[in-house]
Amino acid sequence: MMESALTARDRVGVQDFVLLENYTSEAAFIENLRKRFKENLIYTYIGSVLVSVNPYKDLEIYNKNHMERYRGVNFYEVSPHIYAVGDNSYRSMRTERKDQCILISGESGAGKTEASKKILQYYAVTCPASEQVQTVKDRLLQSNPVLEAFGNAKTLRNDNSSRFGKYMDIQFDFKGAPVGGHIINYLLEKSRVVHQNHGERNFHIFYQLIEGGEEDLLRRLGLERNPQQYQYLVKGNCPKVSSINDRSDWKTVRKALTVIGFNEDDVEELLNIIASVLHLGNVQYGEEDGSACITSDTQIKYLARLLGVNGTVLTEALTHKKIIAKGEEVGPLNLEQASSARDALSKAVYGRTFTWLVNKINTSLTYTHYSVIGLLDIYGFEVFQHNSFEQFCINYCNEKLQQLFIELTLKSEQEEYEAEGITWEPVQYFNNKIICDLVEEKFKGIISILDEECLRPGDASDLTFLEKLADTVGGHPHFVTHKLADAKTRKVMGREEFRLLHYAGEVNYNVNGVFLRCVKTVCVCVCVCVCVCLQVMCMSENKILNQCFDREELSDKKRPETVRYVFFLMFFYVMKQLRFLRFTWCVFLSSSGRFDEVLIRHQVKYLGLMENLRVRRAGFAYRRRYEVFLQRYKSLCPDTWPNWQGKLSDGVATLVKHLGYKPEEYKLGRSKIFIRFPKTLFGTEEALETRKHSLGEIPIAVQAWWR
Ligand code: AOV
Ligand code: MG
Repeated sequence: MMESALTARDRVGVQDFVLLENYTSEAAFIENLRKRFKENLIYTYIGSVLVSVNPYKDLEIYNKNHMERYRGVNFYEVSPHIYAVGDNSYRSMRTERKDQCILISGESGAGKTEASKKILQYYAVTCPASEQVQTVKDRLLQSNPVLEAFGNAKTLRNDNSSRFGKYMDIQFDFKGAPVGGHIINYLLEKSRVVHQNHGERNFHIFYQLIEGGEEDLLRRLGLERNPQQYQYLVKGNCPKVSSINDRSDWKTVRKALTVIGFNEDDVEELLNIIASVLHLGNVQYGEEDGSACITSDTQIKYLARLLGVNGTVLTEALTHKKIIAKGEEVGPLNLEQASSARDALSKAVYGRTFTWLVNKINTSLTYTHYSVIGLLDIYGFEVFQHNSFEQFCINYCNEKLQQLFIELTLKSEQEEYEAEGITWEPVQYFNNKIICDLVEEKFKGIISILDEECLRPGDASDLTFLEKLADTVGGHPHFVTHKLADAKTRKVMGREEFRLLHYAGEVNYNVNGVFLRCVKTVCVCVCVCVCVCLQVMCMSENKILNQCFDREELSDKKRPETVRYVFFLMFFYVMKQLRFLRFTWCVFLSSSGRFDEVLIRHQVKYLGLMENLRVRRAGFAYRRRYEVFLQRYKSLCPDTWPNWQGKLSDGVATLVKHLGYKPEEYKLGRSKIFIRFPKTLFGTEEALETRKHSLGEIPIAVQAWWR
């Protein structure tokens, strides 16, 4: 028996939250998500925003048939899908000739990276191609396994967690074929190279190489087929993960490197570096008269050969420092200093190699392009038992992204109604700018204070940094230290922690080691004791390292890389670029594979989804400038056809009256018509299509025009 439309809606909910009757009710919102999730309908819209709940199981909705189904169709006439978002951006780019951007947000493990890969696959399959384009498509697709091998790792939240932010431009030619790409990576979590929390792993590539590398390759690299042999791989006590097959992933990555255009030499040099990091981790120190010395030269021998450096010079570098304050003197390091110098070197080598890898991929994708679609996939908001500087950076990035979401969708929506002189109920929403300011404000923000402490000679340390924070931002409503906390909060806070009240929740950050990390790795050039290791890397015969380490940076002339500077360079650059594009938002909700209501409700709240819906429903779903609206539909009314001579607003008023719009369905603003419901516009579109068909004309793509 056929199911009536009404009972179907009862069962599967509505596909656009805008169509919810009780749109202000959070319970109704959650219920709609639950109904859909139960039916494996993981995607739902809020207007043009796509919301998705991670199913954690393979659904049969990503095959070629599905791709074809979404190709060129009207956004709201097929069920919501990530392909619809991809298609819609593509069509807008083609018809409006405007660069597009798809922004993907959601906490760690929500499905952001999977979604960005699906969009890429969609373009690879559905866009026009020639033989030459095919090569680019292949390279674009194959860049993913490579970047994930080097930039993703198992965390407690996600077995394949992105540990770097990625902004990828897909470049199209004037025929709409994908002809190139460009990737910007930012803030790789380098500390993972030398340390992992319990239950977590280092970057995938290390295990892939050890598990999958051919016998003679491992022999040449001096590696054993056992991850437990390597200090940098044992900290998390988690060498194997059931959802990951390192051996077959190795094959995939090896093949991908070839497709992208890495030759045998490139691969050899790259693997030499990866193996060297593991050997570096195994360099053990002993102590002689308070100075550090290397107890066995096995690793040094491998390192010297793999990196093409002089072993004696390297040994010296790993145990000594240069004292700038007293001129160019060299002095011994103590045990602690030596191991942190070694770790700093490992992080620097790995981090720079990662950037080199991204640049190399970019070179293989470069092409003169016509228009672009950008995809932003960053690491999601995360909270662990112990949160350090890395979580601070990651969560701050998410804070910025949320601010952009608020700023661009909610605020601009309200501002437009005001500008058009259309009255509506203002919607109260939480603006997280206050937290972004707390972090980034010049002179007064957390990053500035950290910078200042890093640059200050003398007794600066983690604890003086914490004190300075308390003195400067102690009164801020989103900042708490142990000293300032009330009795209840104090119980769940350590003395070495400060707490930020993020939009997504409260997080305690431990400052232990923050300062050291920043001084040693970020501000390496301005530190009193310069790590001589970098100098050795400049001498390396390894071609990759040679490009990664630049003698210039060791000279005093080069601008110091402060924390603030690094943040600006990486993240703000992306943000600045984004402002010029047309956006589509995709918001991902994590789940454990079942519909955990508490978990989902929390995310709906902090991602501001109810507020977003309220704003969309408080006003009107669609709007167009009078001249554009009139131009498109004037043929549907004898009074406006072929031309309307009077005021544009009068022309539109005449037209919609003729079309039978009811007063509650639309409003006329200063320069635009506002249409409340999608169905009103659909009706008009259908009328236009019928007319054009009857005249033998082919209607132009509708969707791109009115969205
Ligand atoms: P993330 O990118 O949002 O987390 P991922 O995209 O890596 O999350 O997704 C995490 C896991 O969820 C994947 O490895 C899949 O097992 C599963 N998954 C995600 N999307 C789907 C889908 N559409 N269908 C089926 N399973 C899915 V992070 O990078 O940690 O912020 O930092
Ligand atoms: Mg990810």
